[in-house]
Amino acid sequence: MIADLDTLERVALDALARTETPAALDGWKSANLGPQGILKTWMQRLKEASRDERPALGKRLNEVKGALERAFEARAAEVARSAPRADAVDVTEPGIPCGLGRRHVLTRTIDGMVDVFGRMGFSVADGPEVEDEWHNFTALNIPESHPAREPTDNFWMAEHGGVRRLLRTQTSTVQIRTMESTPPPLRIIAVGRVYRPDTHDATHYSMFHQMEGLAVDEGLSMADLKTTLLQFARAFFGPEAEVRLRPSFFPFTEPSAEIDIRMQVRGQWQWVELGGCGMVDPNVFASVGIDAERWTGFAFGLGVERIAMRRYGIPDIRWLFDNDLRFLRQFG
Ligand code: FA5
Repeated sequence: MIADLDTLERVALDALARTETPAALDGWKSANLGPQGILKTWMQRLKEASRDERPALGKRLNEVKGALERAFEARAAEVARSAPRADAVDVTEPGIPCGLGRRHVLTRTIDGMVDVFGRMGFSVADGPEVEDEWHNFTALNIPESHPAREPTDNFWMAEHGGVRRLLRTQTSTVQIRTMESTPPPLRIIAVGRVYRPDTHDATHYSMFHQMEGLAVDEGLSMADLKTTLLQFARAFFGPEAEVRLRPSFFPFTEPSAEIDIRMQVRGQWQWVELGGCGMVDPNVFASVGIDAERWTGFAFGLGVERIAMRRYGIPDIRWLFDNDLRFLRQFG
């Protein structure tokens, strides 16, 4: 019987060493030390043992019980230490799906436009969105008294160090910055945000994007301007697109024109106005120190939102800035 108790102790201690969880520990405890457990059964057997056997057996039974109880306490402490905390990461939980991003429809439009003009030899130039009066007005042949400088037409900023600045109202500022720093011949486009206090409606927003184009070389004419715009229109809107230049006025070009492009809008051919253009005014060349007797230039400014709206059939400019993913996801 003593040998049986030795076996019981070894088997119980082995099983205890394999317990990993509080539930397994509970199960072990009730099987071995509990009121219905195996040691209780041995207590019964002790009563049935002979007088001679009983003292040794009782002593050994107490030793085994003490050993199992101590071992249980030690194992319970180990399991508690290694058990995951309630706030720990559950690695079996499915992960949070991570959506694939995509380019905004305006970015796609800009990338497509840059691509077309890039193939025609235009490189990309840049300028600041906070501008001074020289680059936004004066150098562009817009005099002090011109209504375009009115507070109601501009986002003027507080005067700083005697310099008045504003959020640029057009990317034509980059024409001036480029000609100030780069001698001709040159051929650049510039894309970016411009700001005007226009009331928001289906075709107007107070912040929008323009793409400016400028070419300065010897012997350029309106024919070069129109050809460049026609190549763009056909590459961007399809081989049947056409360009019409409607006489207009801009202080920095002479002659000046509105750019209309004929394209299919929901199955219907329509002339759509997309920007302004013209031959660089000699006064502009004078303000940046370029000899107008030798050099000629053409420039154009296209409204990027208007182009995106035509290209993708978007009827309201405000949808471009609402950040509603249900709308934006359509333009993967
Ligand atoms: C200009 O801004 C001239 N700088 C264009 C230019 C460049 C002329 C070079 C000659 C030489 P305009 O104000 O018309 O022109 O604006 C150009 C285009 O910007 C418009 O045809 C239109 O497509 C777009 N646009 C103007 N105002 C808004 C607005 N509030 N919201 C969205 N797009 C606008």
